[in-house]
Amino acid sequence: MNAPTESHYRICPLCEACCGLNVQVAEGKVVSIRGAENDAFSHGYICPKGYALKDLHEDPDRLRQPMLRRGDQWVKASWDEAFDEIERRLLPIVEAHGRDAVAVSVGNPAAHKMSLLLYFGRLAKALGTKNIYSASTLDQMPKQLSSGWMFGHWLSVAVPDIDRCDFLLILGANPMASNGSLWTVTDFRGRAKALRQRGGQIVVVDPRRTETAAIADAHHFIRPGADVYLLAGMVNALFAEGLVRPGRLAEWTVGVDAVREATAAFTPEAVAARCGIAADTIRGLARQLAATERACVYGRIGTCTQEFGTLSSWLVDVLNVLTGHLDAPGGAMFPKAAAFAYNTQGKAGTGKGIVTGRHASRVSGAPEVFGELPMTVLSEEIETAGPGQIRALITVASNPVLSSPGGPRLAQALDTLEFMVSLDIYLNETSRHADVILPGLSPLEDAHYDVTFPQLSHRNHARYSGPVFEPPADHPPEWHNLLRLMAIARGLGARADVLALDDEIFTAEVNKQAGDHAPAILAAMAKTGRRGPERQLDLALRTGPNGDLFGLKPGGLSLDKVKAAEGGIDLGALQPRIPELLRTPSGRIELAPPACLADLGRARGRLDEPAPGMVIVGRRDVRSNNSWMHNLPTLAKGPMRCTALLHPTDAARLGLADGALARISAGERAITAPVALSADMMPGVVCLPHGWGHDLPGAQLGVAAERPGANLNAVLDDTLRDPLSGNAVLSGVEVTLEAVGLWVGPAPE
Ligand SMILES: Nc1nc2c(c(=O)[nH]1)N[C@H]1C(S)=C(S)[C@@H](COP(=O)(O)OP(=O)(O)OC[C@H]3O[C@@H](n4cnc5c(=O)[nH]c(N)nc54)[C@H](O)[C@@H]3O)O[C@H]1N2
Ligand SMILES: Nc1nc2c(c(=O)[nH]1)N[C@H]1C(S)=C(S)[C@@H](COP(=O)(O)OP(=O)(O)OC[C@H]3O[C@@H](n4cnc5c(=O)[nH]c(N)nc54)[C@H](O)[C@@H]3O)O[C@H]1N2
Ligand code: SF4
Ligand SMILES: [Mo]
Repeated sequence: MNAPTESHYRICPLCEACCGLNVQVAEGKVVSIRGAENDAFSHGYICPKGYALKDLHEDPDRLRQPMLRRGDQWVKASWDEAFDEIERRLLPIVEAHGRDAVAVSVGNPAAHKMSLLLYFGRLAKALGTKNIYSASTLDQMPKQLSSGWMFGHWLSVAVPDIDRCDFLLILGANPMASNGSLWTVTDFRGRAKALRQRGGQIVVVDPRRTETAAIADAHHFIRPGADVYLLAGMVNALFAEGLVRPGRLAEWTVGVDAVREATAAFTPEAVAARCGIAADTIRGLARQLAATERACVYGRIGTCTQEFGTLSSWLVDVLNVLTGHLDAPGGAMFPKAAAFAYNTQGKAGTGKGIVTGRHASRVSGAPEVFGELPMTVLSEEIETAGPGQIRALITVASNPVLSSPGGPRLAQALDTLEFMVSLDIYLNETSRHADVILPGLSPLEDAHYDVTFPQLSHRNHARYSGPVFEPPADHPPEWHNLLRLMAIARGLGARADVLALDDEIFTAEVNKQAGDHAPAILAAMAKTGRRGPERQLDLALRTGPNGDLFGLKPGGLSLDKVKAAEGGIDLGALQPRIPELLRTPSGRIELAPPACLADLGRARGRLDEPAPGMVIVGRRDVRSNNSWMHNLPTLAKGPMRCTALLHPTDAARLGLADGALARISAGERAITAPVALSADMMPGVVCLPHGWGHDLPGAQLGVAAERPGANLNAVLDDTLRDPLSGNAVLSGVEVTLEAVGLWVGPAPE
């Protein structure tokens, strides 16, 4: 007889699409994973990574116990031993060298785990260090900065309202592979198809004719890093042709004239050669945007990870505002998350806005942005002696040895640290440098509510999923581990009562935020018996825009109510939110942030820059996820995916044939990768995915090591940044290619 099968609803924590999954379990084992048809947001969609949660759960390399370094050896340790070691070694460093001597680095998976996201900031605060680093400065900081300047909050990022859109201009994003980013949208392919079936158009601007371009109506190659020129050219064309019509937003926008003046020199003719797009095409795009009632410009990582990342991110929204498409149905709209959204809190319509540069990095003077320093200064802050030098590091779901430019340099720097702790599920390229590794739970052992992504979703929704499996009795959730680190940082000791500390922090925060209402809120929350992330979530839901306000709004949301609705609750299509959403001091959209206008001068100065010989860009594959899913057999099998795509004309010129092994270098930095010829590449551009390079000694990733691939970030330059946001330049970096032999290994894709 077959064992009875239980069915569990689980939200996928792997990418920003946040699909609801149905996990079938028999005899304590996953037997299948499908898209959950009853999910109020994703309606059954799943990608190959969703299935791989089974592999991840069962991966023998996934750590299940703390690890302590003893000389050259790793030993398994108890949780008490691990935290005692941390206390013994971390505190003397703080005492001798001050709080900035301890740095923290938080990585991408933390954005997907409430356990980490809700406690990481609290740990950073308890440590009191200025040395806070994250994947944000390898990714989306430019968009957060431009949105913050324009709309008043770092997380007021507008997203395409795709289901009502009739013209979608996509720059530097490949949602067919990435499943969307700074834009939580499932089944992009289906929605794109529907858009086109109702007569709409999608146009993609990308140095590669991507999988997204393949399903679009038109595609234009762009010289990497040159989006600022295309976008400023479009703005210029709108003004020149009298197409500026902000509509309802005119009343709520300041700075239109300043934008006109600042872009006066960027005529389509002036920018065409620099971006590689004909002047007529630039004008045509501007006209189509202005003429389509429901239209939207969307720029993503390709527009951020470049020297003019903030300018490009800003100009995307400038175009949306000037054509009346911001905050309008079918355009770029602002989600209204049921919980944790700062842009639903406090006084509506005005606020303090954002500030940057409250401190600067010690060696390069890079300004603080959103409380962080650029990831690319981490190496030099460890290497450079003097007061404030980093001597200890805590990584939280962060693998910068692979994910940050200059990875090999960082690896060397990590070896000079006096102490390092990694909260990570693997002994991998970064955590191999640690002295203590504290493993997280399997995603199937953890409860889930997305804190961030409902703030970026194309529809509003509230969804929760409980653990599929009970976590092992002796394996604490990660918020416990972060609280324990906090206890150490605050001098309470490694054996402090973490739940009491959680109560203390929660009470203090409610008292601070809720004023006179605090005692009633604390009493109501005490009755729920909840602690940890779920207590914060319940409070956020109940006091959020859809909340039950502890009974004042009957029928409103609470965690009980969301939990009771398997598959979650749909909260409807996005609604216009301006002026209510704004948190700028002026209570207006700041269309012309002074720093952007000033930086536009820098772009103008580079208008005539000739194209270098070859530049490199990145790529994402649907069966991969940044640096850490190459150890999962279902994703790892198949053709070799870490290949250097090259246009045949470049290949011929460089003497590189299909299947050749190419040395890709920039100065002293070099890697080798197999070449695959592709007519989809823009001539002059080579394309290699990031997150590979699993051949470093000391890592324990059996499957990934069989097919290590090359680390793109070993060739990129960690001194290149967007000066405004501090974001790393990962795209358009000049490289040299030469043939060094034939690729021997699995056939390239
Ligand atoms: N050249 C180039 N570089 C890039 C990019 C690019 O496009 N090109 N993209 C950048 C972007 S957008 C990002 S977001 C970064 C990502 O870079 P990182 O922020 O470093 O994130 P990942 O590479 O995803 O590595 C995640 C780490 O978290 C661990 N982990 C996974 N799940 C858990 C968990 O539940 N708990 C804990 N504690 N640890 C866990 C993994 O083992 C791994 O060590 O890479 C950036 N780097
Ligand atoms: N399967 C899969 N999904 C993922 C991830 C993954 O690693 N694998 N990572 C997740 C993460 S952390 C993120 S941040 C998102 C990112 O999601 P997306 O932003 O959609 O990222 P990519 O798929 O890398 O697409 C970026 C595109 O920008 C193009 N590009 C490069 N340089 C330029 C330029 O200068 N200008 C223009 N216009 N285009 C340029 C590249 O050719 C590429 O096609 O994906 C997430 N989803
Ligand atoms: S698209 Fe794939 S990886 Fe992303 S949430 Fe959905 S199933 Fe998970
Ligand atoms: Mo990212």
